[in-house]
Amino acid sequence: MLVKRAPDLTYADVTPKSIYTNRRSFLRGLLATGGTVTGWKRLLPPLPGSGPGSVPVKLDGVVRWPYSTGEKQTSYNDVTTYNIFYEFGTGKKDPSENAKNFQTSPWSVSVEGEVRKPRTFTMDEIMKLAPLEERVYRFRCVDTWCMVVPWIGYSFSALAKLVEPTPKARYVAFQSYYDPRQMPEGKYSGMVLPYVEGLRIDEAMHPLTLLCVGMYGETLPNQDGAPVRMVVPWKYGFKSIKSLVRIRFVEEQPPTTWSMGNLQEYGFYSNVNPNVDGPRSSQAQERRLGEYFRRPTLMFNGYGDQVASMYDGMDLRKYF
Ligand SMILES: Nc1nc2c(c(=O)[nH]1)N[C@H]1C(S)=C(S)[C@@H](COP(=O)(O)O)O[C@H]1N2
Ligand SMILES: [Mo]
Repeated sequence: MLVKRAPDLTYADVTPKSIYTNRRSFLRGLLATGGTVTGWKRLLPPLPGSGPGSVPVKLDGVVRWPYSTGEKQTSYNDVTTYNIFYEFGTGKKDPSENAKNFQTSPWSVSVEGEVRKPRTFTMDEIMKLAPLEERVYRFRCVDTWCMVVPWIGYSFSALAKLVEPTPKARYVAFQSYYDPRQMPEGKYSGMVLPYVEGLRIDEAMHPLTLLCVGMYGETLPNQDGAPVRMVVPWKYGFKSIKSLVRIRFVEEQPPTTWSMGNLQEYGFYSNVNPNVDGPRSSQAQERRLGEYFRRPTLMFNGYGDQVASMYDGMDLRKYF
């Protein structure tokens, strides 16, 4: 395992070398034989004896973000074995078991739509785009559990500024990776996949909105959304899309997975709000993983001082 300072880290370093090189040479072969570049992921055959997927490695040179919560952090074990990642199954234990072989290298994220400089970022570029910060955020699932996690990343706005959104960009649409061969459980999830999410442009550009590449000092484990995900701490967990591959700046409010099909009770905004019940239960209380007693849910998950002004004059019962 290689440990380097973040600025020197290439994403190949965080993936077992044999896989990275095999995959690379396979791709090169594909291109050499005249295969079309577009849609190459669909052309990949099942990987023989699918080797180990990416395993978290230590991230060096991470700076401490000064505004982290000082609350007790949830154990790494809880955060990595109690997950929601429907592409890998609907049970809370499923993602940690079924995502073990998830191949996350090579990886890239395309950024397009209402931007002056559309561009595809390789994972290497994403790792180096801005200083990596450790930010300890409260994180709240809509199913009334919550946790405190030392995420690693930087404000999404750092990436967004590079592509120069046009004045027409009023929303940002996000899309997860989806490969039914790597994620066979996905088709039994009842979800329309690939998983999609969205934010209003001011929410996306808010400094708290994190483009996240790690946690607990390391790169992201597969079940938590490797290699790159969003973390939006004042919204319910489902807004924090995992394993991100596509970002589109758009004019109209984009569709979101949890409001499609028979899931229409989930709103676009999904701000943590103890006064608005969730589709399955009241959201007035929450339980931290590893704790027994429930706590009262805080408006905007306790981030009201930072974010409430974005919703001035909006009826949050209507725009829930
Ligand atoms: N692609 C994708 N992203 C996703 C989900 C998912 O099923 N697929 N689940 C969401 C939900 S409901 C929650 S609560 C968080 C869970 O993140 P965690 O497993 O790291 O705690 O991921 C969100 N992002
Ligand atoms: Mo969730």
